[in-house]
Amino acid sequence: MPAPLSRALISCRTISRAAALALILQLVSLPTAAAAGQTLRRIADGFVNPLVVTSLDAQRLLVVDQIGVIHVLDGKGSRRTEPFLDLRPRIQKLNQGFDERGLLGLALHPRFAENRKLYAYYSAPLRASCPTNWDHTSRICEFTVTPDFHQVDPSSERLLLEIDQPYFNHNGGRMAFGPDGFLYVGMGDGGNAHDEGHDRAPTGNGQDLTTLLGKILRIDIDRPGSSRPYAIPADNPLVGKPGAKPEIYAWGIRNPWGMSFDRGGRHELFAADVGQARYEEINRITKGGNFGWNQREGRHAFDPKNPNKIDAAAPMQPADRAAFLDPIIEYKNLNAHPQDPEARGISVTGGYVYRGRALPHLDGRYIFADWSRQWAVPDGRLFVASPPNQGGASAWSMETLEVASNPDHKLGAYVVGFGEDAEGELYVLTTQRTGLVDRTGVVWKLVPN
Ligand SMILES: [Ca+2]
Repeated sequence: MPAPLSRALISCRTISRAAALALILQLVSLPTAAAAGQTLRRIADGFVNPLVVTSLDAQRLLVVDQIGVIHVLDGKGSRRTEPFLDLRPRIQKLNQGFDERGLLGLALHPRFAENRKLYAYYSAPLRASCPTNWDHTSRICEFTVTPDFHQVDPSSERLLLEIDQPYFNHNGGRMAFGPDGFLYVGMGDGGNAHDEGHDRAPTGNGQDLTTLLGKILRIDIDRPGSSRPYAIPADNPLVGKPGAKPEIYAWGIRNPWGMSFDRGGRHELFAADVGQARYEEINRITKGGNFGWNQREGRHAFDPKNPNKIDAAAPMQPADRAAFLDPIIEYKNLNAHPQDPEARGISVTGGYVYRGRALPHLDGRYIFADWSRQWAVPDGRLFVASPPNQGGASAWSMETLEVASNPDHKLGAYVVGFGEDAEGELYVLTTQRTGLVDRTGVVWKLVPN
């Protein structure tokens, strides 16, 4: 029950029933921050694990399904039978039980309407040059849409970047073009747990500047480099640093599951980072920023040799403060805090700063989710975070995003992703399965109630 309604009910003891009812109706209809001024409208279904939604043009949406297919939805949400792009023949064989590999990212070129180019991130079989005991190779490739914008020509694939992955999990994969025209890529830490295994440095891939794993990358795909199919932006933070990978834009990242630019405001980059077991976090990504992993989890010290130690009082030390950036949003993970009312879920799903027109009370606020409160039951939750009045590096406040379609906050689904269309309106992407089986995936639009 929303707090204003509770207060209204208490007042029923002193005023007439009719007046109280009128008051309740008035309070309920107020478009307060997280009260249900919005609802979820089902747009399309029949997907396995929909991870990305973006506009193809003014009428049509693209939906990325993790199994390796991009679908087209017409203006009414009908899914065209013929895929926009089917990459399944090029993707590593996926586990049906649970898998973090597949088609994980899509970004349309900022001048897509003119050059018809788009960029996909997918998990391919391990390339020959990689140690045979590693798992697979991530590929970031350019494709070109047919002149009629009907579908992608698979033979147009142009490889930009390959990144070998030691384990199947923590692949990140979300991509976005920045206001600078460069392509930003979220890269997971290589997987396993605690950022350990396969001879990683003691402080993990996240802190190792000689690997692209555990980073946010930034590349210029409009120009070839001297030794690469892309150029390195001249002001990338590690350019010229011996041994460091010049593609790196920010580091200390574990598994960026959701990454987006604010299309308004200061056009900042937001990336969710799935925690190990104690804390989930959202970071505002800044150039050269070190976001802590695997030395920190959220705003707390992390010891990969003692990963489950909960040291809630561990503040950031002054020495850390110079090295590490805190997330702007953090919440406790139910796995490590099972009875704690402040624990909100077990795996963060990043979203978008809302800049659409339909829901003005959400303008400038970050909409995101937790995948589910427990593994075995689909029980995801939606949240909205608000920036501090003073701005700067301070923490954002976080609350449940109520939706009239689910008044008890329970979506009854795993929230696997978010989408944004050309108008800045947002989509919530859900599934009923932990694994890549069945077609229970749904695209919901966040609309006024
Ligand atoms: Ca962090």
